[in-house]
Amino acid sequence: MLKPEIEDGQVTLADPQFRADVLAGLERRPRAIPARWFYDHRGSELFEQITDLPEYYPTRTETALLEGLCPELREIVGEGRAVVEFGSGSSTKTPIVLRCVKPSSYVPIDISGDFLRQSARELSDAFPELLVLPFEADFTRPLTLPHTISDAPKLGFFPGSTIGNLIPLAAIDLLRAMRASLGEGAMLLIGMDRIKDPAVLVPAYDDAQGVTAAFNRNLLERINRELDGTVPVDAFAHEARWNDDRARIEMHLVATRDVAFTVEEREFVVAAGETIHTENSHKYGERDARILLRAGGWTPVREWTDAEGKFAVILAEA
Ligand code: AVJ
Repeated sequence: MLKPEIEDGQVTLADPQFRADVLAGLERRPRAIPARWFYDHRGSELFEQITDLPEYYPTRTETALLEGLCPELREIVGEGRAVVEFGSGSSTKTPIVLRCVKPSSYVPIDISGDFLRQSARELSDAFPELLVLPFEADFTRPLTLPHTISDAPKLGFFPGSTIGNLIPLAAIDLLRAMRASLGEGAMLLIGMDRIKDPAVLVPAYDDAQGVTAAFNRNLLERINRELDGTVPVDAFAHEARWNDDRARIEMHLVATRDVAFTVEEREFVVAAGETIHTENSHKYGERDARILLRAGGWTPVREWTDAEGKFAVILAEA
């Protein structure tokens, strides 16, 4: 049975897809659970804290880039497009782009409806002139945008290097789906984290304060909360490793001793040293990023990077 979870006084039923992904992921070898399940209420809070960590450079680097690129962006894309953001628009990055391109309407797309509606309300208050049309959907599939904006040319916005969570094959599928959803004449503004020294990359995913470790372990707490699990969370250590062959940071939960537990009445035995793979964060070199976009049906037209080349924001056209 799915266990109702009480969160901020609201009772929610665990997502059946979460249950299916966790059970299948724990059964598979190597064990792996998709990273999208990090973001329950607590996980979203912890991620917010990650973005402020001294070691986690992506958020502040991308934010500074977005602030600086406005004059050029406005010149290329013009004003009055409809901005379509993939993923929740709760961040401080969205207002930067909205102030810059002054869109006619703004469509944030997210699978998590509650978060989506809350951030849509906040943006409506901050931009009273703007037509905000939150759209609850899985943006990894082609979708039909609200017809109220179908005439305006679109600017897709996909910040945060979220594309890095997907393996390249899936990233290309997503880019193609976005192109299909956004239609003729669309442009895409996308953030991608660059390949760099693992001495910089690894601490960004294994910070001194242990916030990323708590973020990773919260997945196990969530399993215990929502799927009636008995996972001994303290028996799992956070690990971030650079996989050079695949150009990605991997996060794992490593069993520090032999453990046995149940999830939804199913029994699991994990031996000491075994890991549960919880996230991939792919990094792209200058040329890698461009070829990924082209393979996804987008032609890069302009890109911005910081002085150290840590992070790139790329503008592409359909
Ligand atoms: C939200 C997927 C971009 O990969 O850097 C941060 C998630 N995980 N620290 C990233 C994350 C651990 C983040 N993305």
